[in-house]
Amino acid sequence: MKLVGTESQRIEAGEFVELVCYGERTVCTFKETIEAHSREKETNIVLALDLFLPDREAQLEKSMAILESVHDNICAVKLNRQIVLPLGLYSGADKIVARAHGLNVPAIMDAKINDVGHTNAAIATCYFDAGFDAVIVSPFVGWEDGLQPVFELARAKSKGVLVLCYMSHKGAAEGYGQMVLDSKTGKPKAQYEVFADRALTWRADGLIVGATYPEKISRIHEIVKDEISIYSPGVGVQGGDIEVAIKAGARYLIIGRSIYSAGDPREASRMFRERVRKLIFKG
Ligand code: FNU
Repeated sequence: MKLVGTESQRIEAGEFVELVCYGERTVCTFKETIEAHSREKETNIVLALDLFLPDREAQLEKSMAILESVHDNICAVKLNRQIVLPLGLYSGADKIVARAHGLNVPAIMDAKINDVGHTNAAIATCYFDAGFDAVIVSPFVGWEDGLQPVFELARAKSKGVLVLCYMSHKGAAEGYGQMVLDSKTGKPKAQYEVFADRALTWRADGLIVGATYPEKISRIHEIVKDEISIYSPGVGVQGGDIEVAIKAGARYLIIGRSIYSAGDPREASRMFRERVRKLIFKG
């Protein structure tokens, strides 16, 4: 398929819906892939599958069951280390990723990669080899010999990189909210604004911004516009509000406990989807 026009024009034209296919990865960035899934299924919910049970077999079984029951209502699933550590990357987490792909759901690894370049690249290689479609990284390590190898690897493998920009917890202000001297201008700037600028230069697929800080979502959205999608965790249990986060500029909502700990996870995910549908897809 010949691709023409800017990315936003192509999305508006609905072009990516036809591109959704793991076999066509060469033409799809992660940003495009998740956008297409989201539009096709009319949901922007990324399930944070963070179940943590003392019995590892039960953890795997229950995680699979929840994924299967909610898959119609989500556009991606996100795993983090609390599932990879007990289950093992190649002996449990990879099964969840394979099942997600079987259900046509992309998988994100919330690795918050945060080391020097060569180990970052090794860590990202492991997650991509296990099937993950995107990894989350921390921008504090910087580009050169930090995140550059991860971005290069991701580009080579048509995978995605999502960058933390302002986390959802209270302590986020201490790092992401601190004032720093912008190395480009020498002028004071908020750290998260610097990270948003850098993410544009790095051509990140997404930025993570807590739904608990809608004013930060608005500011970051002003900086990155629709070039980079904003993913917001922190709705529900952490106190963020879906409607407020979306109106501020969040494109995707990362939701964990309010779905997987609900009495009926399928129904909980369906209700969240109905709310976002009205706001994003039918508005
Ligand atoms: P829930 N998460 C987060 N805040 O909560 N990756 C961040 O700033 C961030 C995250 C993840 O509260 C967290 O690890 F960068 O149960 C968890 O997987 O809905 C999910 O988002 C939120 O879970």
